[in-house]
Amino acid sequence: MSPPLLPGLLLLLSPLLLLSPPALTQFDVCRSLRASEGGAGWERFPCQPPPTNMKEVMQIRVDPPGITCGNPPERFCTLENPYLCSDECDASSPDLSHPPQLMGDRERGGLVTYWQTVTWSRFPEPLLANITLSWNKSLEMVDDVVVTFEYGRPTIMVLEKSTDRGVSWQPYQFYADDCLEAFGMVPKRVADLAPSNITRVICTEQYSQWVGAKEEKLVVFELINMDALWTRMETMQGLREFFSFTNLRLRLLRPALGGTYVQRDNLLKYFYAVSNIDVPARCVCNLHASQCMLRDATLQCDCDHNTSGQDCQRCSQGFESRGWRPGSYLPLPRGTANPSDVPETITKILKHRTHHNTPYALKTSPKPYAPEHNPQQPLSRNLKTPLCMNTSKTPYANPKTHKPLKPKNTPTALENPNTSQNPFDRTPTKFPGT
Ligand SMILES: [Ca+2]
Repeated sequence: MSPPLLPGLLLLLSPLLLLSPPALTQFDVCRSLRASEGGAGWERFPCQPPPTNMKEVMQIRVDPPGITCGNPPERFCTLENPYLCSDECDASSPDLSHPPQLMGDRERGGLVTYWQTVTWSRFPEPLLANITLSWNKSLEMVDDVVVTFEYGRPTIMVLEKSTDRGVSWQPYQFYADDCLEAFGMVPKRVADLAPSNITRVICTEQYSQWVGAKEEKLVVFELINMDALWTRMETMQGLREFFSFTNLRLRLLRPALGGTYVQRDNLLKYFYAVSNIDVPARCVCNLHASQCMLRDATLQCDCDHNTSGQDCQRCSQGFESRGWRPGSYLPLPRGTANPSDVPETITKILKHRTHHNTPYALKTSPKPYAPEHNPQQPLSRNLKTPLCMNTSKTPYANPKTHKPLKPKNTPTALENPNTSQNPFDRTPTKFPGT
């Protein structure tokens, strides 16, 4: 089951849902206007959207089919009082149903709402349940993921993640009241990890032991101080990947027992119930967007720096010449924007064309815009910045002789106003020999 995404055609994810770390505020704008000798111009900065609680826009699915309680209606007991079993789950009643979307809702007026599974009536067959959270977008964790369990935390559970929209999955963290018994792993805490080991997948016993259902409800995927990590994202291999995901999955493998063993004569007190899942994260926009929007029910970076795509992962059309690169947090404190752009030489030509309305001045007066330009050769051979084109298909040389083709009667888009609106939209088919 998937809950509807938040209404609204265009939802700007609210930065107010989480406080943005003050240390990162310099990454909140992509550009600012700056006066210089040549007039006003844009100064560009690396930028990223503010952190948001992604529970507001997650799609929730639970498995296997029939795992949600209430169809047919079922009585259940609690670990706190296993002999008072008057509570009922009934999927057909709004007041007694516990559908999956209650893990991501906004609770109001102190009313706790939660998803609940069937009870462990099939013991000793394990009671297994998966909760899959999907965003259809690359996200980056910025703070702890916190899952709230009513009626006790699972005694065995795995948090997994996918970076390819659910095609493949990797474990993120193992949780058990006995890590050696459940997973054959020595228990560890995130706080015990050295900074160089921060991407290690561990098993923790911190969130699985029985202390009373009401006393402790939270299971946490802890991040260490992320503020100190941002600049290391670029230098420490695998760090950025570790915090990126498109989906998360909770595999619930054994419910709370309220003791050391399962009481076969009262299986109605064993089940899972989750009231909330907080996922503080931001959209991955490769440092080319300061906002992330919900468009057509899909998260989308609002790309700047002449980039486009859901993650700003490519140059916009016409700006491919210098190739695409992500922005960088380095050097401190402002980082580097690495915008997609056109070569400076052509930028000057464009400026000239705009200002003087002599679009084809190059033919008659190549200086000073291309000082080394030989009018007998196509302009592009003089560009010093490598073009983001497949060089094996370069139209300017005969692939057999590697000699330049004669430019005569082979007008380029730059030379001929009728071939294209965009001087950089050079289609190889316009040139012979390709
Ligand atoms: Ca809830």
